[in-house]
Amino acid sequence: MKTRCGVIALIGAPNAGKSTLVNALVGQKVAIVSSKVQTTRVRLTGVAMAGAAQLLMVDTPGVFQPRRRLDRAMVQNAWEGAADADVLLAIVDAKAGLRDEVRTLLATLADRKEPRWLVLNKVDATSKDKLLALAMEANALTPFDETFMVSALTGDGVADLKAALAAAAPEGPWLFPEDQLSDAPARLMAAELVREQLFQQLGQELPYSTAVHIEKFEEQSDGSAAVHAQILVERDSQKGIVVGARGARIKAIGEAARHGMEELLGRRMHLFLHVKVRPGWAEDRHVWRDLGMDWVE
Ligand SMILES: Nc1nc2c(ncn2[C@@H]2O[C@H](COP(=O)(O)OP(=O)(O)OP(=O)(O)O)[C@@H](O)[C@H]2O)c(=O)[nH]1
Ligand SMILES: [Mg+2]
Repeated sequence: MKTRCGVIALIGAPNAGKSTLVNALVGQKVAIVSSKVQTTRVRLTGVAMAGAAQLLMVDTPGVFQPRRRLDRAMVQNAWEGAADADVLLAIVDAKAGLRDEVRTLLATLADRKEPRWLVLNKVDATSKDKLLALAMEANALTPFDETFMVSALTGDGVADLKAALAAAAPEGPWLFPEDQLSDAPARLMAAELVREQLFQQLGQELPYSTAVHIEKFEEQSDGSAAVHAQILVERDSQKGIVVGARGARIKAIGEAARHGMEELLGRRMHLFLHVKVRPGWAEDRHVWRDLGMDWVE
């Protein structure tokens, strides 16, 4: 049996459903998801197996008009992830349609050398007529080699997309062990799962002022692991909100994140969360280094 291995990069506006689609293709949750924009901050590769093909699904941050330094890093990270992919999947939220930022993004793709496929996502929340019109409009902005219509949420169309990606993957050895789900070390996954809860459980603005730093990840003699994570916020008032009345919010965040870790890492976990006020953390090189992010000018 000749093995195949392809690098597939997902690129799209924030909230298009890139991370949800990576999880659907991998068949297990590897990337965090929320209903808020700009959930994904750094690239993560999910490993999807399709018969003789290994598909390395590169989940990237959404592409948008950056304002802060952190935004610039995210958008740069997204384009770096797209470079040299065997297939570039442009993920478009069919429910939201071709907003200006999506048009700009699609037009940018026209100049790229990688094979480009269009994926209209969220078909469960869109009408057929609208989908066909969208596909035509998008292909007019950038001619795509293929167009797919899927729902990452319900799985509709995902198997067809996966089969097509497997057929398009070049022959070559698998780059990851077959049972490995992603390139993210346990430490990063732990930080991401805490961040996912911050996005899911806090109000509209607050998640963007937060970051999660893993201070310690300790193996325990009973096979479990203890994680000490710092939640960085900008101001005292934000700390109060994250902690919540009598610590109720931080407790709920911790419980949900710990469950996620146990499921993903397949072992018992102990999670200790500390909220730390660190004004200007998003402009601090030392913090970026702690978070494992590459500084951008
Ligand atoms: N109805 C519907 N919702 C979806 C679908 N795919 C994703 N979503 C929802 O869209 C929201 C955003 O999903 P994400 O996977 O986090 O989107 P993303 O493109 O990774 O977003 P960023 O990381 O912020 O760029 C979540 O609330 C998902 O549940 C879909 O096929 N149908
Ligand atoms: Mg994402």
